[in-house]
Amino acid sequence: MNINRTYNNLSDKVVEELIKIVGVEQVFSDDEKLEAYGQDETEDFIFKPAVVVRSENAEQVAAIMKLANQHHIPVTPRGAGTGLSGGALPVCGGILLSMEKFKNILQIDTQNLQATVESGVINYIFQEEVKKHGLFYPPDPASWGSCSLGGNVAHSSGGPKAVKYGTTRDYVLNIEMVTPTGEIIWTGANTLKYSTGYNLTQLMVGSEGTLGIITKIVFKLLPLPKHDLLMLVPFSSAEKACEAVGATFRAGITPSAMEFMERDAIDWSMKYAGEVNFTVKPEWQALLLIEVDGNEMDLLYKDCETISAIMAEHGCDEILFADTADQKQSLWKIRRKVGEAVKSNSVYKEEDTVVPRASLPVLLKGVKEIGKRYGFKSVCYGHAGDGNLHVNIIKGDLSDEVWERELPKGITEIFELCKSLGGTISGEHGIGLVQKGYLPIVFPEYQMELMRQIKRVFDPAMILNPGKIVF
Ligand code: 2HG
Ligand code: ZN
Repeated sequence: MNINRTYNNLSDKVVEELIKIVGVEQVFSDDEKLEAYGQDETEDFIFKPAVVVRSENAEQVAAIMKLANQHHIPVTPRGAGTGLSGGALPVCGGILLSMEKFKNILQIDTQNLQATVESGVINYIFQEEVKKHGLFYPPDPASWGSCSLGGNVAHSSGGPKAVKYGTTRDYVLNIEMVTPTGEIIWTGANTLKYSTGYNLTQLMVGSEGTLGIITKIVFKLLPLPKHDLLMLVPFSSAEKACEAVGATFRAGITPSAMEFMERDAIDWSMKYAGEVNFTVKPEWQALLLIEVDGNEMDLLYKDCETISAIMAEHGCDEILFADTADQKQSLWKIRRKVGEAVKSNSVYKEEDTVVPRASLPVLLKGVKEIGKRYGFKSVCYGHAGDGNLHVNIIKGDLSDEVWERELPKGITEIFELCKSLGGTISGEHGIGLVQKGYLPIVFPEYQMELMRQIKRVFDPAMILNPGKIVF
């Protein structure tokens, strides 16, 4: 179906209208700003918008969407620009609508263990604020220091704690959003249970700014666990490390984090993060970072003993036990910086593969075999406990020709392998711009068309975040 994606250019009249809505100091068209807001953390893409607008309330966003519909101008919403699939890139130009001024934590409801925030609040700031009340918001993407909660909801972001506590999707109770046609609605209710018509809240989660613009979110919170322990488990076989993951859960233990890093990822990240507080032995090929948390320290030590025995059965080397805050922080810094470290080493393409946990060894083996056949190297790390492997394909000295022509075939094979293992093509980073072309690997045309119809119902003029997911 041919989608009309020709849009009108931004006229001076529209710019004047935008200034009336948000004020002249919140409208930018200088090259530096257009360039800065025309990129996120996805490869080295830059798509300059015609104008950058910073809004600060739902009423302003609604007025902007009404104006954009009237003049047929595309609008791309942007949280903090930390996305990894191009979801905030203004690929059709138009208005880049920044939500960075939506930065208020509106309420922390300690009676109901809920919180209401504006969508531009930074994840880590929110986590630290709720901790002051003895409460816990578990979703902790690697970029938690800079990513916005609205962007987390738009992608149903994960992070290390998802293996025990679930992803963003599991904590969203209600959303205030502005529809692409400029209506302001609340999608659900501030309740732990909901069965009142179609669940528009859960439809908005993961919609990557294509079905509406998130302005407020009501999150569920948990009591903050009192203690946690962290183990670094080295392996001379990456596959054995992956096999040990499934065995841990089958033994009845659910760690609060179970992360995997291949050797190159470890080396590159330690160098990049400047954390070299343990010796990486030459024979190590991978490591698992395993955390347990809870309120009874003796139970945590018991869990660590059980996990250690399972790791030993899978041939691990001596386990490094981190029980001081500094040791934990240093190990987590190496894990959290690995994405930046790998990307600073080479041109790359990142695939956010996800399979049933026990298939992780088969996935890793398959990725390496496909890489050999197509001549590309990959550096893998990720949330082993969720079966979520971040495969960073490294360009290295591959020619541009091979990189552009051959690589998509290799990526297709990786995604087909995921599907054959019961998995899919993104666990947490989303589809956005860069994974769009691969969606038919996992969805038949009928299902693709269903998703296009849903998009059209919300956005009949097709002006919100064009070029993403199914358009
Ligand atoms: C992580 O788990 C992030 O580290 C990926 O989801 C970060 O690859 C990255 O840039
Ligand atoms: Zn991740």
